[in-house]
Amino acid sequence: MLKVYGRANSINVRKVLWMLDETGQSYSREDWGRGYRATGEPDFIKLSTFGVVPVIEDNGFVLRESHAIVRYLANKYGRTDLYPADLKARAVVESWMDWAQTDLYAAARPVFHAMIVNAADPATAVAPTDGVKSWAAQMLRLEQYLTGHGPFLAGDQFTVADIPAGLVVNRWFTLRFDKPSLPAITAYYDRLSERPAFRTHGRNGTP
Ligand SMILES: N[C@@H](CCC(=O)N[C@@H](CS)C(=O)NCC(=O)O)C(=O)O
Repeated sequence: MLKVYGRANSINVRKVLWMLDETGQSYSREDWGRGYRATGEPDFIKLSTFGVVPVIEDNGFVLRESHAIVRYLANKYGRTDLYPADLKARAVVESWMDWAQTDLYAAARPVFHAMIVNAADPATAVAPTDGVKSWAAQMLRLEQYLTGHGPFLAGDQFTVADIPAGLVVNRWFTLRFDKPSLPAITAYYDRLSERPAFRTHGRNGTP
C-alpha cells in the first residue's frame, strides 16, 4: 500500500492527502516533522536526504516534493480529469501550481511563520504588516483572475491546479488578521468546500 510520510497539518503533506482522497485510493501515513519525529532522524534521512515532508513510498519507489507527488498520483491513477493529457491544458494547470508555490505561498509563508511557527502564543500573535501586504498583493491577482474566469483555476473543472492554491486560500481565511474583501476568492473557497477531500484536509480549521 502506498505510504505517506509526514504530519497531516503540514500544508505540503495536505496537498498529497487531498489528492489521495480525490482519487479514493487507500494509503497509510506516518507522522514525521515539526511536533512529531524529527525529519533529521537517520530513519527519515535514509528515506529522503532533504529531510522535509511529504515523502511517499509506492512499492519501493520513493518520491519527495509535494507537487511532483500530486502529479505522479494523477498519472498513476489515470486521472486526466484532474491533470489533463492535452499539452496546452496541462501546461495551464502546471502554471497555476508553480505560481501557487513560488509567488502565492512564498508571500504567505512569513505571515504563517510569524503567527504560528515562531509565535510564543499563536492565540495572540499579530500578523506582520509587510508580510500581509505582500500576501494580499498576490491574493488580489487571484481575485482579479477569478472575477473574470473560473469557476476553477484552470477553467470549468476542478483540477490539481486548485490544490496548492486552495490550501493557501484556506490559510488566508483561517489566520486572524484584517483582510480586504475578496468576494471572488470567497466564492472560490466555498466552491472548493463542496469537496469532501478539501473539507477533510483543507478547510478543517487548521491554517
Ligand atoms: N518543496 C517541498 C517543501 C517541503 C517542506 O518544506 N515541508 C515542510 C512542511 S510544510 C517540512 O518538512 N518542515 C519540517 C518539519 O515539519 O519538520 C515540497 O513541496 O514538498
